Amino acid sequence: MILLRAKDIDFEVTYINLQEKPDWFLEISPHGKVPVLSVDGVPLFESNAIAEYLDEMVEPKLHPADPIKRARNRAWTDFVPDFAKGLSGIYYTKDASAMEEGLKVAPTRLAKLEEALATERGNDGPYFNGETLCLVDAAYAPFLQRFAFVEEKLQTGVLKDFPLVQAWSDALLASDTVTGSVVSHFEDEFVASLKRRGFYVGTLFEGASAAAE
Ligand SMILES: N[C@@H](CCC(=O)N[C@@H](CS)C(=O)NCC(=O)O)C(=O)O
Repeated sequence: MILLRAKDIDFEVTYINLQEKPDWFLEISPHGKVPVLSVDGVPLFESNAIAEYLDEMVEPKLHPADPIKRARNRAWTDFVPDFAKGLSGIYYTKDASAMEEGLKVAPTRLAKLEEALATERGNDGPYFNGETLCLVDAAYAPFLQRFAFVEEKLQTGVLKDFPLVQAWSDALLASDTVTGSVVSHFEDEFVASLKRRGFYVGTLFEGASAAAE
């Protein structure tokens, strides 16, 4: 969605309940996962594949022109699942002691990204490749956005040792392209799912709407 917005592409979005995936969705999503992009009736799946397709098809190109840089950008988007697991290992936890365990793992993932931002970029940001949002930014932003939201409650301070990641996250979350890519009631939905799944952090959001459940 971030890339669709960054490229100003007209699109229609259909949200589904991942707890009760409709049959039509299971027919077009081989792994039963979102996102799926339907292009003239042909479903594309996997975020990176979708992002690269959009980048090839619609100007402006956001992936670097230089093949080496492009491959290295792609390598950093391939790190997203590990990174996301590291961050969510803090808040997808049922109690404070599990969260402590998560807090031991997350810095190892954050350190790799901090190093990438320090050495790989060769620019002062604010985004991964400099002044223009790119595919690496789009891939990390949703996970940084969710973490920033729970961190307001958890106050773990885990990003303090990673100032470049913090600054990158701040820049991404200051971008309307990123923040506007989720539904307006995203926070309620997210809190409802944390509560429904019995995660400790969910208990810190007292007044959150139960209607989204
Ligand atoms: N590798 C996939 C992962 C997608 C993914 O994990 N999607 C999650 C939501 S963020 C999902 O659909 N989960 C539902 C499920 O696994 O049942 C991609 O990058 O598109």
